[in-house]
Parts: sequence; C-alpha cells; structure tokens
Amino acid sequence: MARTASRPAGTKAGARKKTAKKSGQKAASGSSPRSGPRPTRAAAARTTATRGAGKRGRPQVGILYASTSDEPVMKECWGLLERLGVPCERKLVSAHRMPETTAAYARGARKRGLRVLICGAGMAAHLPGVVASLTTLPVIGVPLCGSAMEGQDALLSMVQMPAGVPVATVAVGKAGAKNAAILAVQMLALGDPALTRKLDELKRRLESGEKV
Ligand code: C2R
Repeated sequence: MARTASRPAGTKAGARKKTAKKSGQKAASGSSPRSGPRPTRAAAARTTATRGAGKRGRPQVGILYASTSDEPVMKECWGLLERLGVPCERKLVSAHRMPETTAAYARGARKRGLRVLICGAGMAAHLPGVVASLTTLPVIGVPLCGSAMEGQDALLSMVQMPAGVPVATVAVGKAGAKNAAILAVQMLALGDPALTRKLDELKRRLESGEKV
C-alpha cells in the first residue's frame, strides 16, 4: 500500500516523521498523560478515544490500565497502535477499586465493536483476569513494575490464569506494552490484508535495525 511505504509502519522513525509533519498542532485533550495535572479517578474513568481514532473508524482495540501511575508505560501501547493506524480507545479502570465499571466495560466491549482488549496492571494484577472472565474477546495482559517486586508479582498474577480463562501475557513493562500492541494488530490482521502489509513493513524495518 502506497501509504504504508511512505510512512514507516510503527517504527520510531515513522513516528518522528509524523510528529515533524504535525509540529505546531496542539495535542488532543487527554491524549498526553504528562501534559497537565494527574486526573482524578472519577474523571479518568471516562473512555478516551486515541488520537485519530474517529477519523480512522471505530476503535477496535480497548486498552485498559489500572492506575494513573501505569500511564507512562501504557502510552507506549496506544502510541504504537496510533502509528500503525489502528483505532483504539483507552480507559483507566481498576478491577479492585472500580469493580462495577470494570464489569460493565468488559461485558459491553464486544457489542461496542471492540475486537481485542489489552490490560496493563502492576502489583496484584487482577484486571486482565477479571476482564477475561467477563468477555469472549481475546485479552492481552501487560504486567507492570511499580512495587518492591519489580513486576514479578504482576507477571505471575497474569500468566498463571486457571484453565478456561486465558490472558495472553507479554513481557513486563515497556517492551510488553509495545508487544501487546503488535500482538493485537496480528490478531486483527488475520482477516485484514492491509494490516498484514503494515506488519510485513514493520518486520522489514526491524530487520534493518530500527526499533519500535
Ligand atoms: P496506585 O499507584 O494507583 O496506588 O496503584 C496498578 O496497576 C498499579 O500498578 C498501584 C498499582 O496497583 C495496580 N492495580 C491493579 C489493579 N488496580 C490497581 N493491579 C487491578 O484491578 O488489577
């Protein structure tokens, strides 16, 4: 696809090109976690479509994260999805602290057109498991650091799900946040040749030494 060739899919070089093009534009409200004061939990419980999601279509990926302290890592996930041109939405929601909101989101996700869910959480990371128990959509878990146990607690909480309720668990931290985005796109690409071409392009760029 011509568009893919002119904008390196998903790589940092691609993101820099895009940023340079857009310089001078103001970031959409809520799209930059560090641009203002930390949101209260109630305010942040709103679902935010990521930049460009509206133009590109309805969100296909829902990214959940359990605390504002998880945002700096999880933004790597939605940043990569944006660079790959996949519409997604993000939501701050904790299964521990906001169980009703979590359940409502998980139960309604498929009906709203979402096709893959990504959940980032640290410590006793129950968010992805709870979400996976309430939906038949595939759930990818991103274990996060942020405790004395450096993410091993979250990793084990996610990866050791009982039979019947899978959570596809990726690496701890930023690498996992990026891999969750790529894995989600790989799932979506099973029925989408244009997305497959973007993934092929990403592979070529990795091969040439670029990093995502
Ligand atoms: P705070 O910084 O908000 O106290 O959160 C978050 O992901 C975060 O890493 C501390 C850590 O608690 C995690 N947390 C969960 C859940 N809710 C909060 N794992 C959950 O529902 O799984």
